[in-house]
Amino acid sequence: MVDNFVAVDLGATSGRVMLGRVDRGAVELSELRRFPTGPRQRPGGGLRWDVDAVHDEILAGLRDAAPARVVSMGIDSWAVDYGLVGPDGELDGDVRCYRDPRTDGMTERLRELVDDETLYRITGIQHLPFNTVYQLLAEPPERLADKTMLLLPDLLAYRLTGAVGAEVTNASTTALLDATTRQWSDDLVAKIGLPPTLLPPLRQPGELVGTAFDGTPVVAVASHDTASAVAAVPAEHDDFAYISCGTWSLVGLRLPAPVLGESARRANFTNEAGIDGTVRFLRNTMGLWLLSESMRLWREKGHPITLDRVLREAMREPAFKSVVDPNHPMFLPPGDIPARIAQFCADTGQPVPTTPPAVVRTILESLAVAHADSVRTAATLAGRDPRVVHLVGGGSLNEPLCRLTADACGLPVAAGPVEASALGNVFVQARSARVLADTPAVTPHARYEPTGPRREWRDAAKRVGVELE
Ligand code: LRH
Repeated sequence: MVDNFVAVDLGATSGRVMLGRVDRGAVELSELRRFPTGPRQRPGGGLRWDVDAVHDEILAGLRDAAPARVVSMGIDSWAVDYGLVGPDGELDGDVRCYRDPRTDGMTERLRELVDDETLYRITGIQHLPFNTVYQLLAEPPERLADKTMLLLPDLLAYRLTGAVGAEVTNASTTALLDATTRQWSDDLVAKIGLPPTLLPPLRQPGELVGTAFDGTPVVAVASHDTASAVAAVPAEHDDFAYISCGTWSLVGLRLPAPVLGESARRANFTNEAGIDGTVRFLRNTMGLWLLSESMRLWREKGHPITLDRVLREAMREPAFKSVVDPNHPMFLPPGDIPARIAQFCADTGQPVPTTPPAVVRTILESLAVAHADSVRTAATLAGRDPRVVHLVGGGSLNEPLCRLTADACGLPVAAGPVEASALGNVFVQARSARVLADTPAVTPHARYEPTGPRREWRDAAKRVGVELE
C-alpha cells in the first residue's frame, strides 16, 4: 500500500509543496507547487517575508494534494525568523528577514547582558548577527510584553491548526535553548530580560501539532530545513561529513552530544538540535547566495545569462586567480555581490574578476575552500575522521562546485539527494505514522573523487587565512 505525505519546504529563495509517496520503505517525491519566497523591502519598513502569500501557497498545495488522500503534512523552513502573536491570537506586524540590518549593534548590546563564553556554554550556538536572540533585542521591549514568539514553520502551522508551540530543532537556532537539556534556558531569558511568556512550549519532531481546516493532520517535522536535510543524508557509516548546500552551505558532522568548549566557540561552530537527540555540529557558510544574488543582478542589467552556461565558462577560466572569504559580513545583505567580490579582491591585493565567468570561478573556488575548512575544523574539534562528504540539497546539482569541493577537501563527495529537506520532512512524518522505520533508501546521484595537487588548494586557502592541513 502507498501512503502519501505533504512536505512544505521553504527556502529563502523558493518554496515547494511536495507530495511524498511512501511505498515499501522507499520515498518518491513529486512537486505540487513551487513559488518564490524572497524577502521584499518595505518602503521605510525593513526587509520582510510575505507570510500571507506562503500561507496561500500551502492551502493551494493541500488542495492539489487532496485526491491523493494524505496521511499528514509537515512544514520546514530556514531558521531564526519569527512572528509575534498577540493575546487576540493575531500576528502582530510582519515577519522580518534575517538579512534586515536592524540587528546591527545587537551583538554588542547582548554582550553587556551575557558574555560570549557563557552564551556559548549554555546554547552552543555559533555567533551569527541575525540569530533570533539578536532580532528580539532589536524589538522595542513593549512590543514583546504580551506576545508569543512563533518561528516561521510554527507560525504557519499555527495558522493552519490554531496550536501554539516551538519545534525543538528550529528552536535551537534562536540561541535561547540550552544545548545540553534541550529546554528553553530560563537563565538566559532572565538575564536578557525577555518576558518568560514569550517562548511557547517545545515540541519534538514527529509530534502531532493539530488538524488543518480540511482535516489533514499537521505533524511537527524537523522544522529547521537543515535539520530535515541532515536527517535525509544517505550515510552508510558514521564516518561522514555533510554539506547541506543551498542559499547557505551548512557544513559539519552528526554527533551524539554537543561540543561546547572554547575551541569550538572560537571556531564559530554551532550545536543545533537534530532528530533523535543528535547534534548538528556545523558552521554556516554563505553558500549559493553569492551565485544566485550575482545572477539576479546580471539579469537585471540585461545580461543574457544562464546558470549552465556561466558555470561551463567559469570552469574554462584560469584556476585560483582570486579567492574571497564568503563568510565576510560584507556578503550578507542583498545587493551588488560582484562589486563586493571586486572590492574584497582589490583590498587583498588579488586580481579583480571582471566578467561573469571570472566572478563565478572565484565564487566556486572560494566556496570549495570554505567547505574544506569547515569539514577539517569540524573533524579536528570533534575528534572524527570523515571518509566521505555527503553534499545534499540544490547545490548537489552544481557539478563544478561538487568537483571543486572534493578537490579542496581531498575527500570523495557523494552528491544528493537534491530535495534532502523535503525528504527528511517526509521521513519524520512517515516514521511517526509507522509506515517507515529507517532513513529511506536513496542513492547519491553522483560521486566525485578528489583529483589534482593539494598544494595549489593549500596556497589558495592561505590567501583568506585558511590552513587546509
Ligand atoms: C538554511 C538556514 C540555515 C540558517 C539560515 C538562516 O536555509 O536554515 O541553517 O542558519 O537558513
